[in-house]
Amino acid sequence: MSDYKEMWSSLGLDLETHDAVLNLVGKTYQDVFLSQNNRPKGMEYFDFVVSEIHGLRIKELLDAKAEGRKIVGTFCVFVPEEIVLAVNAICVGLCAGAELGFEAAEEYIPRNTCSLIKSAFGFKLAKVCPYIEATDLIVGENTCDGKKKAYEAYGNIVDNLYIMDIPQMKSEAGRALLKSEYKKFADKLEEITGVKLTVENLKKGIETVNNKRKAILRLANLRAANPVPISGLDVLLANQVYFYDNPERFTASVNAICDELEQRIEKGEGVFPKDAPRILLSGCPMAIPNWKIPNIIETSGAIVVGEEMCTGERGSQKLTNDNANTVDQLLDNIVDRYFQIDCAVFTPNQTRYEHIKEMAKKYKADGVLHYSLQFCQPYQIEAISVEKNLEKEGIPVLNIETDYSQEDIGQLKTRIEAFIERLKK
Ligand code: BJ8
Repeated sequence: MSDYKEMWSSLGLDLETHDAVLNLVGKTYQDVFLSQNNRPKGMEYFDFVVSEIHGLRIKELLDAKAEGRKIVGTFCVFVPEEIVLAVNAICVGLCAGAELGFEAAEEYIPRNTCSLIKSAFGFKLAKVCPYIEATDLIVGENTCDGKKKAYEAYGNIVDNLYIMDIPQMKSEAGRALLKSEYKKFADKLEEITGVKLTVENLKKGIETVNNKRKAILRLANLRAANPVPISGLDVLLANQVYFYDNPERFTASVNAICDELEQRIEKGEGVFPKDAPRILLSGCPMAIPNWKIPNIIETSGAIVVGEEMCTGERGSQKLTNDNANTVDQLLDNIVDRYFQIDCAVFTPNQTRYEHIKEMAKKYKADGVLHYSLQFCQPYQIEAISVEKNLEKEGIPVLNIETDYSQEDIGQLKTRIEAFIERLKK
């Protein structure tokens, strides 16, 4: 990697702690990803992206800023990237998947807050995230109670926080709220970028994001094959990088992997034996470097064939219709697309159960592993009905509750291995 120390210093990072984080991610990546057999050649692109995750991509963002473009940081798939791209800004995901700076975070939020929220505070307070430091605007969304209240405190540690309200019900009033929030967000973006939304730039933004979604869904669909041509870990990684990378380059790289996988499928080649149990993951999002559960599954003889998560098909499943003649109609189309996201913060949330069942069938999953972060009430509560509903239909479910620590790996491995044994019967 080139020497980015000056760049990181200019962003105010704590170089010593930051070095330790990069070393840890590099070591974990080596152990988890590079030790896999028979990876598609196209994954070399993602190896490179991860090796440069705080280097080249940050340099690209800073170069874009120098040209006058704005960087918008997000924590949720409800933030419409189409609008961000339309005003020539860049969208980057800020969620982190590692336990860092939690002690400092607990001065602002209670100990019993989920790891995803805590890491947003931890990474800022420990000064180790160049993405946070590169942003011109950070969007906090009122989704779960944890995030909603935590953003009040987050406003004390960052000076560019923008709050977007999100409905809790899929009602007419809920849809109207989302439309008015997207309009307000568009106004804010126009104000900070000086670029007005037009039919042309909004259609272009929609096209770019749709292409990215089509590519990642194409990759997902190829996993219905038996044997599966790519590991769940590698696909999760692509889903995670989805939130950071240059969208056009990402789309081209994922499509190149798909071309390779189609050839593998034709030849009947896979990464796991044909009789390996197939597991669908469902639940909370997994941000980099949260690879704990899929790594346990795939080192225990089973394979992950799908992710019903925001770092997966919950986030990417629907396309935005670009068939409209005015900015307002296009905004309506964007609202229609996002309003279908079945996050557990919605009540009721019936379509999520249906989506899990549909995915289990499509990817021929032998069982579903439901993953909730500790202290995440929306997903923990839904986990109970997911389990009851699916078991009733003969789909075995394992409910796992965990956090970002590594201390429970032994215990999780025992439970996951027992589940895999059950799937073999
Ligand atoms: S659309 S899943 S990205 S809100 S894990 S912070 S829910 S207590 S992340 Fe999410 Fe948007 Fe929904 Fe997706 Fe709260 Fe749970 Fe923590 Fe969570």
